[in-house]
Amino acid sequence: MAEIQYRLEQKRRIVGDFPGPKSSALNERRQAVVASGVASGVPVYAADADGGILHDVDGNSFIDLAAGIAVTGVGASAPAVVGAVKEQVEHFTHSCFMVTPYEGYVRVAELLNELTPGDHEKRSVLFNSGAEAVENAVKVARLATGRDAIVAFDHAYHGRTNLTMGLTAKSMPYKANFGPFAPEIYRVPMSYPYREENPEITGPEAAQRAILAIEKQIGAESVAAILLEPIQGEGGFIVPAEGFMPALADWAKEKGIVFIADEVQSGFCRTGAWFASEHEGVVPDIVATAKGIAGGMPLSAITGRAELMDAVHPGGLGGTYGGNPVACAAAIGAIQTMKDYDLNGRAKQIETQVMGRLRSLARNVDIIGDVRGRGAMLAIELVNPGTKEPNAEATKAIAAFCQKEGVIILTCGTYGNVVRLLPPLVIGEDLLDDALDVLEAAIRAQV
Ligand code: PLZ
Repeated sequence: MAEIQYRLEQKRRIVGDFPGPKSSALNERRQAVVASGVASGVPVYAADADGGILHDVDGNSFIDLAAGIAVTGVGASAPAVVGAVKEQVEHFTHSCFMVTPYEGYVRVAELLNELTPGDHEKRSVLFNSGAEAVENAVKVARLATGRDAIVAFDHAYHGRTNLTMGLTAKSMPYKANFGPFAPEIYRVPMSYPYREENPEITGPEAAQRAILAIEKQIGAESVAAILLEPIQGEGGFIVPAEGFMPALADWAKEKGIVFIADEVQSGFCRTGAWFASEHEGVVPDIVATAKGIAGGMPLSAITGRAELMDAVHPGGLGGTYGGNPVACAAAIGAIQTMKDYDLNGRAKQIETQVMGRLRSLARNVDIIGDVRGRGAMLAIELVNPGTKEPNAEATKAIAAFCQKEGVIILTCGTYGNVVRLLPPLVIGEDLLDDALDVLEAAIRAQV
């Protein structure tokens, strides 16, 4: 495995006030011109980032446990990404693949077809955002099956466009007052081991519960697709019970339903595998990807069975910027980085390092209800002591404490009570340990 070289010193440092004067001044300018509907979790402005470190405009160095919401797994300025982007922009920034195609797009499709689960014949299409990928997966599934209904799950997150808002479970802040939403979306129960009424329920039994709901509410013959995040992201880093996803995928296959895995957050080494579906040997019919794919450049994709994807008439899929050449160059550089540095292996090391500490902390701290996750997609669910009641207040306080001490941390969850860890996969062990010291202090400060 190649040794990672960092450009910025990998050290946490907070100088003076938080947020500092330059961030505060920028924030004032922002408030005068940027719509308040866009909120930021950390009140400092970014200036530079590399490895596990992000510098703000006031000279503070934060440890980054967010990676821009699971995007910069390879780092925010990975040399192979930066080099590929520079090389590409010097030649052409855009031509539109629907006008004059270029090799980068084809290369990314080759890589996706090779890396996504299953050795069947595949085809890919490139887009810009995760939401756009999910929308297009639904378009393909509907066209290919001639059916309308789409099944989504409790706690699901799929995006902020009209269709993907409809597919997303949580109202506030994503959906509230933004309707009406698209029709023919049906929501069924997820497998959420920590919050099951019957803690004994197995993955296959939870799948059966969902299948029963589908059969009753819709009828299998009307269902175009089942859409599932193999590990739910925004909903709370929910890892379904073992056997849940395979049972659903098997049933979908039997009924001619397209099984779509939304790997937008869980893909590209994040969970210690190229795709989280692999942990359970599931081969989705269509995989939606984005985020980690291109080292921070906007790119997304759907990769699916050739017969499904090629059912679409020529010209039926596309978009001006989809598979932009600069974003494609970045993706090729990012995927090479994942291979060169064995980022799947590193994600597994991160899991071992973090879970060891979190599990022992959970034994001593009664506001930790659950610790869970895979690879470098890890979470702590916070509750009121002695209960399973969500503790959103402590969750917010922990994130705020961490920020002040120089650690960027995100929260998530239907109940707003989950602290999630999404470090860049290239973060060093010592830096991560330092961040975990801060997190531990933040949690202990709440009890
Ligand atoms: N599918 C599984 O996690 C994006 C959203 C943050 P876009 N998650 C972060 C926010 O508050 O907007 C996401 C995801 C899964 C789809 C998406 C949507 O991806 O690139 O944000 O459109």
